[in-house]
Amino acid sequence: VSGSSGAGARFAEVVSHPNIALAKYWGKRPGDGNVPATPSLSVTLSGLSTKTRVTFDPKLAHDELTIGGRSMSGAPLARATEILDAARKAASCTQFARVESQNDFPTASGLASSASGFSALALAAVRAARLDWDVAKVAELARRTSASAARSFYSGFAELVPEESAARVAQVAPKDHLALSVLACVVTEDEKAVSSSDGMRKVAAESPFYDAWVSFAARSFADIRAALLAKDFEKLGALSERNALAMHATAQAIGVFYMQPTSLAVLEEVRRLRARGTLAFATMDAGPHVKVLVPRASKDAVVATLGAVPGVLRVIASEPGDAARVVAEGDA
Ligand code: 2P0
Repeated sequence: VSGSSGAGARFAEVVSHPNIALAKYWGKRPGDGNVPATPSLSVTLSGLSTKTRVTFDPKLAHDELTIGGRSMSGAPLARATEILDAARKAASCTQFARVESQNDFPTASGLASSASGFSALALAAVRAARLDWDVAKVAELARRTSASAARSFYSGFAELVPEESAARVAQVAPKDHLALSVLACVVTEDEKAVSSSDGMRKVAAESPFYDAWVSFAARSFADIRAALLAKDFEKLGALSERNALAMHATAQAIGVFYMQPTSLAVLEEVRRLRARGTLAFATMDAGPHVKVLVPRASKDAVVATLGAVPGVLRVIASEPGDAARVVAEGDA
């Protein structure tokens, strides 16, 4: 398939969902290539989405990026340009691009906006550049800029496993494999103070627990994967909660706290639910929100309980969701 060099303006629009890791990617292999130090396993979330339109336009003098209508420069624009450059190079395209992205949830606060954002951008850039790439190749492009984004190219449950100089991403189980709900308890609309990339770099360099985490994470991933394949929700939830707490311990040991008082209150409520016989387990990423895993049958009751915890702004319920997909494309 030929590139778009010299052609008129062309666009592609993509919808993608964030994914939440049950086994966390936390730490990078030394060297280039953005290769995770730990294998990870995630569930893609139906209830949150990013919509991104990329337009290669001969009239532009530089790349432009807006998120939620706000014009972005600096690091976010540089990361977008990294992906656009790779698509341009492969397509022998010389046009700059306009990237318009919208999240229907808070950006950069630990709700995995980078996973949905960079997966949507990579797929839209590839398609707008008229490249005929398979999903693995587009996922690899996204992974090099933001590793968790590679998992959003697969519906349901996905794994990202480091290899020699890259990482392999694949679906582990389809959407309907397990009837679970993920309840995202939103505790702030603010952006987080320490990004995931900076947090994991600092942890790898300074945390006394980093090496222990990397070896634990490999075992934990294997156990979580086996519990998922066995459809053992209770085991899957318990192992996932432990995995998240271990990840946070590496950061807390060096004074990087993603948790806020409301996060702790939600974790406490989840324990209370379990003590009363409701299967509920928590996971947290590099931000203050808490995501609670429950069997789908208890979703409504648990949403009400978590929504009543002081400080919780709202609870967004998701089920295992769809992969990143093109929703529109053509000449602009
Ligand atoms: C994860 N996180 O597995 C882990 C758990 C956050 C905590 O992947 O540096 O934005 O862009 O490759 O993908 C968030 O990190 O990091 C993340 P980069 P990314 O979901």
